[in-house]
Amino acid sequence: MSILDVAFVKGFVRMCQDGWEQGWHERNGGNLSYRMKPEDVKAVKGFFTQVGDWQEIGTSVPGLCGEYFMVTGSGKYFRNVAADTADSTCILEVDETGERYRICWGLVNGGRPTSELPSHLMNHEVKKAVSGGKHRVIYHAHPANIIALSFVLPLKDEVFTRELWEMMTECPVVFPQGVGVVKWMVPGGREIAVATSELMKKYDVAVWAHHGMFCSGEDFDLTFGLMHTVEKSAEILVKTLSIRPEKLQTILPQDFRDLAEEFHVTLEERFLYEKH
Ligand code: 2HA
Ligand code: ZN
Repeated sequence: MSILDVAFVKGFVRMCQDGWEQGWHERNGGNLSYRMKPEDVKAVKGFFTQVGDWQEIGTSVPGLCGEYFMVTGSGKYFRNVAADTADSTCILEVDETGERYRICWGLVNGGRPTSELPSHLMNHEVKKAVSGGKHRVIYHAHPANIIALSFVLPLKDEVFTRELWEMMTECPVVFPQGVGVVKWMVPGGREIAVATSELMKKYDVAVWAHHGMFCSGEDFDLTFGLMHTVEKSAEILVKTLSIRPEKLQTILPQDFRDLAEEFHVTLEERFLYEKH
């Protein structure tokens, strides 16, 4: 049996391929991480034959002490994950202080985990806590339509949420908490990680202005589906604005309230403001 036959590894690889096929991962764009279950660790531990040295994460994630993650590699291409998984991804372990990690498997030709490791791990730490341990997947991609919107919509959670909800009836059911927006910041560091993880306390989606999106979810299907839904809604908005900037008709605040009741979701009133 190969490590590539293990279910979570297959799910990880398939998600990378799906993201590539959507066009969200030009060159080395985007990154994916999965917080492994105890049974996942057990299933692959036999493959940890060359464990690396401890390295600094660049931030502190005490809530993730001793956890294992599968992550994409820095500078690696999503396009290549299925073809050469051991070259472009790795499994890493977080130490008992939450400040360091070591590579247990993968990146066989050298390299480091994703340049966005601080954001991934800080998001995992927040999501593990607020979801009672359910959320395991953090996904960063560069979908064109949500990036386009970050040039023409005010960078406000309320505006992005409302505009995306209006574009497709299922949106408020798929992301009832809405989406958060991070203003343009230098990627890769602790500052953008702190800003994103702050938003992840209340949202499962964070838009990075002029850059892309972060999504969090319980498993690969839900997290990919969330990215897909938000980006499709953004695409419809881009099309709508391109055809005719003013809508002739749309879903109204009271329609959202009716939908919320029928579908048993809570939609915060701050998103249902009156427009003129
Ligand atoms: O290149 O997407 O944000 C990887 C990235 C950095
Ligand atoms: Zn990016």
